[in-house]
Amino acid sequence: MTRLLLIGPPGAGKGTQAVRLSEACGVPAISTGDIFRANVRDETELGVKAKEFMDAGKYVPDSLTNDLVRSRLNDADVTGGFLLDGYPRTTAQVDELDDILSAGGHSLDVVVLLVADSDEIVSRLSKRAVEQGRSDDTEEVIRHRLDVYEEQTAPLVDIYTKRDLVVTVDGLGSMDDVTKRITDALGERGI
Ligand code: B4P
Repeated sequence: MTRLLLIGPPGAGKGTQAVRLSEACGVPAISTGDIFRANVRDETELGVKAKEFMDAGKYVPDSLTNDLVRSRLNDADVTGGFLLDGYPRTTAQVDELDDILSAGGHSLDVVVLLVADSDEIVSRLSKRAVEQGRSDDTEEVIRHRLDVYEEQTAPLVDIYTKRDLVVTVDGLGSMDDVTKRITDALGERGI
């Protein structure tokens, strides 16, 4: 049973590695970014609200994001563990996750911090813009997303470091290399 978080700046490879780790650890991956994009695509009420923030490179408000995650973490398939990709991203989301987990008598096992420098991030996301046409992958929006990450999400690393949960993994190199680094680091923690 593993309860794992993947955090890191936009484009560090969280979504890419979440799919691989979910298989390796045998737990479902929950990506708030993917869930928001699916809602935007389907033009749901949540999607219409989220789109405005995502297109501007801002975070979707905590109230919407927290409700979404609280509901998803009540699903039967996550009772044996989960991998959260891109959540929490703010201190209010950390508090919400603590609340959800403690209500079930659970806690986190590990937080994987995936790091990559901003030049690599801009290069990856600019490439993704061409391949996938994501509206939040223009250079201007990417730079803004990096600022938002530094301001709102980077402080979470301190919070989880104080709880001795963080393993930091270099996100540069091939996707396979990064996966191996993460699985090795998890292995060292007995996960
Ligand atoms: P996310 O979907 O989480 O996306 P991301 O930060 O852009 O990317 P990620 O790190 O997952 O990178 P990926 O693997 O795709 O968030 C999008 C938006 O949703 C946010 O800006 C926000 O508006 C909203 N949102 C989500 N969660 C929220 C929350 N909790 N609160 C509020 N708002 C929230 O990799 C990027 C690219 O690099 C891909 O093209 C990939 O193929 C490539 N790549 C990956 N690994 C590589 C490698 N090793 N080498 C070369 N390329 C690589």
